[in-house]
Amino acid sequence: MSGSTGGAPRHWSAHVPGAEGSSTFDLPEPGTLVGAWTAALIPEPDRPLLLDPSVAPSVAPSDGADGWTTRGAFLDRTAAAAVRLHAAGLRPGDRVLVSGPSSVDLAVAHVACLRLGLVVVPTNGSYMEAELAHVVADCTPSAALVDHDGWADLLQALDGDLLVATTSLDGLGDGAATDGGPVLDAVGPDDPAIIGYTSGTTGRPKGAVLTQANLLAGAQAVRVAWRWTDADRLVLCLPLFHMHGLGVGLHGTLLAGASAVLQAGYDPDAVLDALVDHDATLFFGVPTMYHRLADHERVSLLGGLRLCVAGSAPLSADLHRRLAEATGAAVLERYGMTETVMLVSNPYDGERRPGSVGIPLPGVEARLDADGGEILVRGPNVFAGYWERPEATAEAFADDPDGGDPWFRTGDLGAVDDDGYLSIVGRAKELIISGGFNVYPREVDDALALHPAVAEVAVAGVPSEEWGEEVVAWVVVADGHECPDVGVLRDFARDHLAAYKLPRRVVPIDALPRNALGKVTRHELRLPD
Ligand code: MCA
Ligand code: AMP
Repeated sequence: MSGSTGGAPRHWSAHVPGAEGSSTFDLPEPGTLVGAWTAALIPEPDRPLLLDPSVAPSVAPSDGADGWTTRGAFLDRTAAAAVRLHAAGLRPGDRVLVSGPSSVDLAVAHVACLRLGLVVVPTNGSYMEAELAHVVADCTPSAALVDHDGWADLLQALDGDLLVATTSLDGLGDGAATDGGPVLDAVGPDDPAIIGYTSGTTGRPKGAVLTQANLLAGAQAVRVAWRWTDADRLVLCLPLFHMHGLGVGLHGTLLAGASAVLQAGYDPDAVLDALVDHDATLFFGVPTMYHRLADHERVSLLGGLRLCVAGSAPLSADLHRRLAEATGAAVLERYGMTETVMLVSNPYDGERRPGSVGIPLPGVEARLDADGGEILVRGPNVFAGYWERPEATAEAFADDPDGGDPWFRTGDLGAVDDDGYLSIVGRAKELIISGGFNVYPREVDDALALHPAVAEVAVAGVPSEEWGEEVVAWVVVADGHECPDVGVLRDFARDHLAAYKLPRRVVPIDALPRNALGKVTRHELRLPD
């Protein structure tokens, strides 16, 4: 790969063999996610759709009473849940916070909300009170459907008016509808469907508002590009509160009328068992998951799948090659964002290049900003804007030099080779990605700065074979104190931050590096030799 932009295109879109369309992209009618799902799931109602992780996974899917939820049962359950949500007073446009370990109940709750026109706010289950409080204050949900210990009380304390129930709707009441019941699947393509919290390029987490059409375009693009059909079966161990597991794994399964084995949490043995026990054809994971599979004695089982996809963080060329050697098949790496669902993917049929994220997906146009090489994108998958943040939304888009639709600034830096393959070569935004989870450094700085022994602190990501990047804290120690060790700082910050954001190393430093304006220059922070 040249890595230069010499003779390569600065503006390019998909040329996926066999894919419909490139920059123009027809979505299935009626242009909504819920409409497309319902159409895909109505035929052959007895076919298995989702396997619940709480049900013993040892029984074959043809048995009937085997733990699989069929297409018909899923449509019935989502309709019944939508009736209960409506009866509880929820109306289209209301926000509903949804979070839990993966389960069919969670999938039903999510889809029921969307069928009713509610706006789902998928929320990371490791959030602590302050992180949850930010989301609740920001998007003012009317209800929360959550399955984590202690969350019901916490949420109720944050907002006494919030309707709080589990994802199986325990606690919601089964009140009969007072006005004839809801009309399902009546939302339009431009209606909001999900608010996904992400730090974006700057600032505290903002809610990216994705419409029905955005989410449909995102799922349809990968369905087409990856040849996802109703014969496919996915082992889905990614959490269902981020775009990878939810917007790709679950939404794609429902759109393709395929099936998925849900797993609550990641266990390489359970993944490999499920591949065999359930005749799986697909596996999606973040690089940390592949890292833990690469040395497993049964890793070759991955080679029996039709397709393994990696994303959310860079898959190193070395890990790509090790997996290819061990399995005889090349993992397909792709690139996406909360604000855009999926953007760029290595080809299904063509060469899957280690170290590259491939070529734009159907419907996606991409170009590199002339100054600095930031990746700019547009297409039907790109979000509508940040929830109640007009300024942040305006900043996130760049005008088109030819007067066309504006381009979304990804905050990632790219290089395109002569064949149109994109590599992500850096980030213009302050972001650490650890194990596929995003960590916004300033949020961690703020929590650590509260420790009495810390005069000043800045965190940054350092390369890690397992996590991709690890959070490291550089600390200027307060007068009269010793530098707190990493365990002390982790315990101190645990009440404020989700565990994946906690530093894994602490480095004492005399002064933080700063530029002429006094801003900390994180890229100058160095580990001691
Ligand atoms: C868990 N820990 C972590 C992480 N995960 N620390 C740093 N980074 C992490 N990602 C902490 C735990 O809290 C625990 O801390 C300790 O590490 C050991 O946990 P362990 O059991 O090893 O971890 P795990 O439960 O096995 O989780 C690792 C994981 C998980 C399976 C890789 O992080 C994961 O599911 N990642 C996927 C994230 C994802 O879905 N991202 C998609 C974002 P302690 O001992 O202190 O309690 S969507 C996106 O990025 C875009 C759209 C895209 O392109 O996909
Ligand atoms: P999020 O804000 O959680 O949606 O994370 C999106 C970010 O993850 C992107 O802006 C990229 O920085 C990163 N990302 C996703 N996929 C890849 C990939 N395959 N390689 C490198 N970075 C990636």
